Amino acid sequence: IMDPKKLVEGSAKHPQPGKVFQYGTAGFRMKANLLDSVVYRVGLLAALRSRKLNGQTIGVMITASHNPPEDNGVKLVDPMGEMLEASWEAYATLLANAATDEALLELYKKLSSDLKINGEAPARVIFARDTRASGSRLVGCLIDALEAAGAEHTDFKLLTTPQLHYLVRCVNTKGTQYEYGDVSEQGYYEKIGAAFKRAMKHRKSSGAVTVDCANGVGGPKLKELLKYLPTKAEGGVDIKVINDDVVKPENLNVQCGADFVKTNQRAPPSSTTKPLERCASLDGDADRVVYYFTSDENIFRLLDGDRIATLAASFLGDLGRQSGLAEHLKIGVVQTAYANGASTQYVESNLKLPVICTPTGVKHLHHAATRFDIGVYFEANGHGTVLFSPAALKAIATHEPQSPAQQAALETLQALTELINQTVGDALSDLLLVEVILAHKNWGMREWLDTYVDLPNRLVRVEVRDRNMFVAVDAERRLESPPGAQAEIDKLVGKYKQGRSFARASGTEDAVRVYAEAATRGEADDLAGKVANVVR
Ligand code: NG1
Ligand code: ZN
Repeated sequence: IMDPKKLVEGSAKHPQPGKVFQYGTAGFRMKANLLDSVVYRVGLLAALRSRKLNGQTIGVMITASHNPPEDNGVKLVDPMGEMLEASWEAYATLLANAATDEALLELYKKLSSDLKINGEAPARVIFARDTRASGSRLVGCLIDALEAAGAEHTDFKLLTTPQLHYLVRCVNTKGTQYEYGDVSEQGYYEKIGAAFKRAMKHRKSSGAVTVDCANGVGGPKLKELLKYLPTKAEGGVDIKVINDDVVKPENLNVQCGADFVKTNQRAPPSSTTKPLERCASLDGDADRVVYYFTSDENIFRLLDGDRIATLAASFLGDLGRQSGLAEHLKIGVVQTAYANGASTQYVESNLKLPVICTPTGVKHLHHAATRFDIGVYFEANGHGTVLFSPAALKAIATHEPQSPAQQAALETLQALTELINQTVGDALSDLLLVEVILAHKNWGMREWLDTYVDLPNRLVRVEVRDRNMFVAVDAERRLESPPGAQAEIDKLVGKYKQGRSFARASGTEDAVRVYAEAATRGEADDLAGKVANVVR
């Protein structure tokens, strides 16, 4: 049970700095020196949430992902390894903003009674952090809260964000028919390693990839995972790890990593790979991955989340047909408005699969993906995964193959259900998924890139006086407010061949983002500039 005296004392140790905080798409995220009180209060909420769910284990991840080393952040993980239920984000915000220690205690009690939480129910929380220097101090704030709230807690130390999501699901499914894996970091490697080996059994070739780990937690974790994977000689993939310096946390995400590559449309300056060599970059907490290479003509080519989604959807479609399960496995792709229009067109026209567009934020994509038997979802920035419905899992597990070819496809499909992290986008798991697919298709980067041609596009960040003036509807593709803005954007878009553009308020930064694409580079830039002027 919660100890009121301890709660107030603990809060006094980590006072609210007089700022207004908001639990957003990435949890709370900011300069690390502002976070102590926030983490303390998130700890309290984790205990409340666990009690509300009768002692199911809740996860707390301390990370600021791709953001600079001096930032940090905190977010909650729900029992099945999903993001925190949306309605609870508001409680997180309320707690973070309680002005005084006493006000915090009163709010805790009020939430507890409003939400009909049994204060005597057990509370269980597990947590982990990325490699940031501020992480261990913030863990201290978190533990103070969990002690005050009377929650059982386990520190899993340094982990990638998806590893913590995995563990949360494992704890809560242990001993049930939905058991997800062993509740340990090693269990994660064993599960993925075994699945990868099975998925590679019927491959045509195998390749090599250089992985930039953003100098973050993904570096040591990928190196650990390699111990569980077959070597190149054993038919595995030759994975070379670079930018894995976590001894100097000030290097995290600096001039490297998935966000650097995606934003700057270039390889990390430290990269020494040769033309056509396969490269991938993870972000700081290893939940995003993008691929890239330099072409023969020395042009940088990015294969981002849209490309991974189309590759995965195409391969899963093949396996569905080859295994004789096609009619039981309705595959769909979920994207945001930032997906390149050519990728959407490719999925609908070439793969003949449905596409759903949702607002930005992984929770929206994840939710929509559950509407399919196999739901492939990726944000363009490289965060995503593939979800298998319970019915799909059952069909895949119980299907009787009618031929050796069906059997082979089925085995690969079964392996993928284990390889792909079902809780959240996972760069390590996604990386291996891509490698499996390229090995099966016997493709290099060129073949992958040549599946379709991206439309030239431009993303512009516009500083505005008040971003809350910009209210978007229709999966953020249209502005409802300010009045008249959308009509102006429509008029501009109409003047460009294959033109598409939208403006929306960022959920993570104080700005409006404008996206535009068109038939040529010049037109995309021009359209983006004009739409930016509409919102400016
Ligand atoms: P905002 O700031 O709401 O555009 C950004 C990314 C999202 C997602 C979130 C959460 C773009 C255009 N937006 O959202 O894709 O990753 O951060 O981290 O990249
Ligand atoms: Zn991340």
